[in-house]
Amino acid sequence: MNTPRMVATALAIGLFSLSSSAAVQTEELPKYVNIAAKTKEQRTLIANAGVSIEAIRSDGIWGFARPNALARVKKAGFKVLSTHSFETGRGGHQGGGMSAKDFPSEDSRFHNYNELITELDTLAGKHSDIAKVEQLGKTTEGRKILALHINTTPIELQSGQSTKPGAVFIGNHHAREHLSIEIPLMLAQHLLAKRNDPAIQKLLETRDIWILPMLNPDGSEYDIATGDYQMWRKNRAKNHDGTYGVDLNRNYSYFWNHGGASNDPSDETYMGTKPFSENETQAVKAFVEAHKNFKILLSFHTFSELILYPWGHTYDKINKPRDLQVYETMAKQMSKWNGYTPQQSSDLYIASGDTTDWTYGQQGIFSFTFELSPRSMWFGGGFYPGEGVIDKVFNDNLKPCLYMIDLADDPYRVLAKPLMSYGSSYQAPEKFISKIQNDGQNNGLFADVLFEKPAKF
Ligand code: 0X9
Ligand code: ZN
Repeated sequence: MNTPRMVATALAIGLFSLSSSAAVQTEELPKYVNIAAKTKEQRTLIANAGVSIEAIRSDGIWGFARPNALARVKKAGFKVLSTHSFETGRGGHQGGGMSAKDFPSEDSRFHNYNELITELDTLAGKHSDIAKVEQLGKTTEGRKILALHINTTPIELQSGQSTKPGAVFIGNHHAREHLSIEIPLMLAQHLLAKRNDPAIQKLLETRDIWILPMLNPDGSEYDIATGDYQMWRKNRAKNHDGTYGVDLNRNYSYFWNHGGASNDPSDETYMGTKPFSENETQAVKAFVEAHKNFKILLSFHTFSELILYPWGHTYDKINKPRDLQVYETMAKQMSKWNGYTPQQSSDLYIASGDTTDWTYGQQGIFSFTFELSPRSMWFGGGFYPGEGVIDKVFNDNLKPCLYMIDLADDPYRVLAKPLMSYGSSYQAPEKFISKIQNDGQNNGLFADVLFEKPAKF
């Protein structure tokens, strides 16, 4: 799983890429770009221009940009160090052969929309006394947005309302981040499979747990619709200029349109016409507002191996010292388990309208964003790391997820005393800085990358 996976380099692409296996018309793939930038202020200006920043190095960012955004970046005086096209966006994989509308065969362990529904139904059927599938809304294209509700009190499971402290896990705000679907799904599978394990049993009996693995099925189905990856980020709403998609992680209302988001519909980070303009974000809004018992929320993304917490829309720190201390303490603890880097979201770059600023700022829920593995696009496969990483990424993140569920009763508990039940003897992965050798694929550039030795369990 630590084997570097190289991303396929550029071959000419046309305006449309057509798969031989399915006549699905797709838009031009975004370019992967390396832009010189040393400070968060510079990164924010690049984000403002409509680039989705995916990895940050000491001397620049790597991110996805469409033509308008790239032109704006250049006009603003930034040096574009390199641009990379992808023939099909497969991240080094072979295509799906005959199986259209699905993952490439070597990634078949990832769940497409129908497989996810089937798995949620199977789990709820097998554990019908404590688990139930609930529909939270419908996407632009009419797909159901589903969540698995886990609650051991029958009347609470039936009504969907609980007096127990709630923990919420959401995946797939971004279409191409398929690993962000698998990890919450595996969390659901784990909680139910281990329901008689005393520690899990205790969590299940005392908490209200909601798992929403696939918020953006239109986008993720589009991403695999030809059998080859399309590197699609947004949802699939049709915009007024004929382009498609709103960035769901720029569409929440808390300081919406306050930087790091674009008002050009063609951009990767298009914020939408107004806050909560999208079916998917409306579904989250209605769901969260209807459950006043929610205390903890985790939004899964990929990639870069980060634990992020508010704020995202401002460089200011949270001005409630105890809350900030809870965030910092929890993030630090969780980083010892998964080896990810803990930081305030805006240390990366400003991005407004994101999920966790709204769930914390507006709803008072302690909220985190995890950027799952890998660390890099060039070494690790970026959005398409291969199904072989799924188990490790889940194992790395299981303790952090259980910890969040545990703390849902009172997150301020972390300030009182260390929690003994969570691996106080656990050794964080040893870190070392390494200079990556040019792999021959990235135009002679070198990247500073923080490598991890694999975590031991
Ligand atoms: O930009 C995003 O929406 C997230 N990164 S991703 O590569 N998955 O697209 C990070 C959001 C974190 N928030 C801020 N940086 N403000
Ligand atoms: Zn994302």
